Amino acid sequence: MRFSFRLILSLAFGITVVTFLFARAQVRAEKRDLRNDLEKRAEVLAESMEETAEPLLARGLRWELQRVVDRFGNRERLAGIAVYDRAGRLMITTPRLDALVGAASGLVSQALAQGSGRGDFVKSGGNDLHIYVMPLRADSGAVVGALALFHDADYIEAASAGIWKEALAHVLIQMVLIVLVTLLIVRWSVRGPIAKMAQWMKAQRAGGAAPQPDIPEDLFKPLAHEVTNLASSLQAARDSAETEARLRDLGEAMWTPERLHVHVQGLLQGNGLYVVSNREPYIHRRRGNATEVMVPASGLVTAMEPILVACAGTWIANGSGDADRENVDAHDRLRVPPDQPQYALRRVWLSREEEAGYYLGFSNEGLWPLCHIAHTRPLFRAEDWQRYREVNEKFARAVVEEMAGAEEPLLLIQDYHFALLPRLVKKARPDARVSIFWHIPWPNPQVFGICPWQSEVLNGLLGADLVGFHIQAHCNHFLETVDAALESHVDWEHFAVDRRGHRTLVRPFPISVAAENREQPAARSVYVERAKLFKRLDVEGAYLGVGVDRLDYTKGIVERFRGIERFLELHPRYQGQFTFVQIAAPSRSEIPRYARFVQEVTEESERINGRFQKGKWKPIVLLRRHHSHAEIAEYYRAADLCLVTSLHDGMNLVAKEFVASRDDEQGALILSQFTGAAHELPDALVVNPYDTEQVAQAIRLALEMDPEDGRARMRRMRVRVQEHNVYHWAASLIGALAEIRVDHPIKPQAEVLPIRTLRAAAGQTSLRT
Ligand code: ADQ
Repeated sequence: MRFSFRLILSLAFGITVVTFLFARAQVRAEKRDLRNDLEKRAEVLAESMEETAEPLLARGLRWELQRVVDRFGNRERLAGIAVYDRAGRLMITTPRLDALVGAASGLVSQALAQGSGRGDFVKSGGNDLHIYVMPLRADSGAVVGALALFHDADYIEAASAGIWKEALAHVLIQMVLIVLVTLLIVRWSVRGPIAKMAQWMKAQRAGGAAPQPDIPEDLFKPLAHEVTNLASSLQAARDSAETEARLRDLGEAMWTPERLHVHVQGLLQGNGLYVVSNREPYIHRRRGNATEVMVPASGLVTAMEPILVACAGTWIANGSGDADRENVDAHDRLRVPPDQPQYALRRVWLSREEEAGYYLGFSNEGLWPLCHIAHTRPLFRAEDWQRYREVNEKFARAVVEEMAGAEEPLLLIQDYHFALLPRLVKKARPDARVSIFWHIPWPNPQVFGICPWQSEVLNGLLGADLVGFHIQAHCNHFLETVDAALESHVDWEHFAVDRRGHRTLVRPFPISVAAENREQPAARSVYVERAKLFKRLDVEGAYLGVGVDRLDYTKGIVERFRGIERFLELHPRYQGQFTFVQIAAPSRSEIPRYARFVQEVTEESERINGRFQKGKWKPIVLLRRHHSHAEIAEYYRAADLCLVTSLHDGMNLVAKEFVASRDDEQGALILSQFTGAAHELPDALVVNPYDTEQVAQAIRLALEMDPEDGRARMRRMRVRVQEHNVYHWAASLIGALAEIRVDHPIKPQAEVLPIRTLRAAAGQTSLRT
């Protein structure tokens, strides 16, 4: 049965039932009222005749009585009047009543016997009648006869029939309206939008770029939402297939999350995969009475998630959200992503003291400045080192616990927070393939040598089978440091360290961004987008520069501002024209050096603005807050140039994000020579950030570059970033790790083993259980 027919039928049935019930109630009420009315009328008429008829009857004046009866007998709806004597015999009637009087005999007897009026509705000869009988009395009060009034009651039934007819007519009119309205609603609100949506889906399927149709939000919202998701998944799959086909045609292959997924499944062959990082991929936070899940802006989550999804792995990280504890099971685990759980997140809890010593202290006041030669003196405190060791041991326990039951698991440890973890885990699980990726630079042996615990740090790292850095120079520095500090054999031919029968490979894996590859650049105008941003910032300007950084002294933000100041001094025609927007996320603000740095950056921007600012134009806009990826992308896409002037940086993802976002092949990248990214992007305008004149010159060059030259540079940089995206990074890292032959594969041991073994591995440290 067709949808509209079913809808009409259901509505018609409902309305008919309701109308019928209402009509029936109305008929009943009408009948009751009409009957009451007739009864009353009969009583009133009988009473008004009573006075005249009684003396005539008592005196036997039959002729006069007949005249009275005839006079009253022509009232409306009155069928006739009859008078009876005391014995109930008919004495007088109005004409043509003979056929009906018989119907009154019972009532006459009752009225005479009881001496009171009696009335009833009766059927006689197919007609409805109302008969009312009233006893007539002599002056003495004795009953001398009876008066009977016969009313025609047919009109009551006729009125009921009229009501039924009216109800039927209503039902018919409503039916017609229902059919019309239903057909219109179905056509406009259901069939029309569905047809539009089907058309749209068809266009999507055929690969067209049809805009989403205008459909009623309230009714079709969930459907439209799902279809939009489906369409974007389809588009993404098509894009990636197209890209892949195109690049295969060029003899290369683009890495996508799907390809990484398949690749990693093939490599792992069912072995468990584990990732350890300080920062967790999903943070539960309290917001009033509700809990929100936040995904930190991090390239690491983008890169690691497809791998963990591919092999249903486990991510072990510090539970840092204020609602994290309420969202784990008894083993401190939960399944993520929350919308579509596919892998496990194991949270490790740290006390305030542990966080202060391990994270803020040894990691960020010790190792961070030590590895970034940025002229901030590292601070090494024995108590921070102690906390750092304890936290590494705590994580090792969690990792070993999670690995229980897994054969030859693979472990990807992330960053300088876990230098001791590789050895701790390897000691407990020699069958595990252990890697650590060091996201920050590694300095030369002389610089690293000032760390009081350099041997312990190196010994911890060499527990890994694979140590990864962004670039070869960092690998070389690491090998030189090992050579200088430890009893070991550095194999320069294979970039490996052999120590106490264990081999550690040291390899570069330049990290990157996801880098979508769109053939067709999005239709948009840089000028319009730039004007929109200037308006939002309430600044009048023509040229836009952008910088995006955590507020960290290694990022060269102050040096960058000085370069801008010099540029405006040297080229005054850009005053009133060039504005630089610095997007700056607060970072590690509990550390005094960072708090001072925020002040320095703010003061420097105010000083330069104070010097040049004119009307609604200013040279520097400092936006000191965390921005979403989408907000940052708006600036990347509208800027004439992006300034990356780190004093030292492992890679620097901002440079690659800027390049990846410029599908219009416009915009210039000014890039510090001290970033890992500079090794991959020679088409950037590479500068020494300490050289203020050079930075100023690069800004002018970026703004005045021949457009064709600019496009060619951007095109080459984009090819590099797309081909070496973050999925390529993850695939290379895990591929290299999976290839390693484990020294002494043994069956995984029972859970009791780790604690004992870890204690031995930790040496002088006692493990807290
Ligand atoms: P970071 O020192 O954090 O990373 P970087 O590589 O530039 O530096 O990555 C910063 C990320 O944070 C970028 O994705 C950027 O978009 C984002 N970001 C910066 N400012 C922001 C803001 N105001 N709001 C929101 N997001 C902001 C470390 C090393 C690097 C190395 C990476 C990856 O120091 O050298 O490239 O790890 O290995």
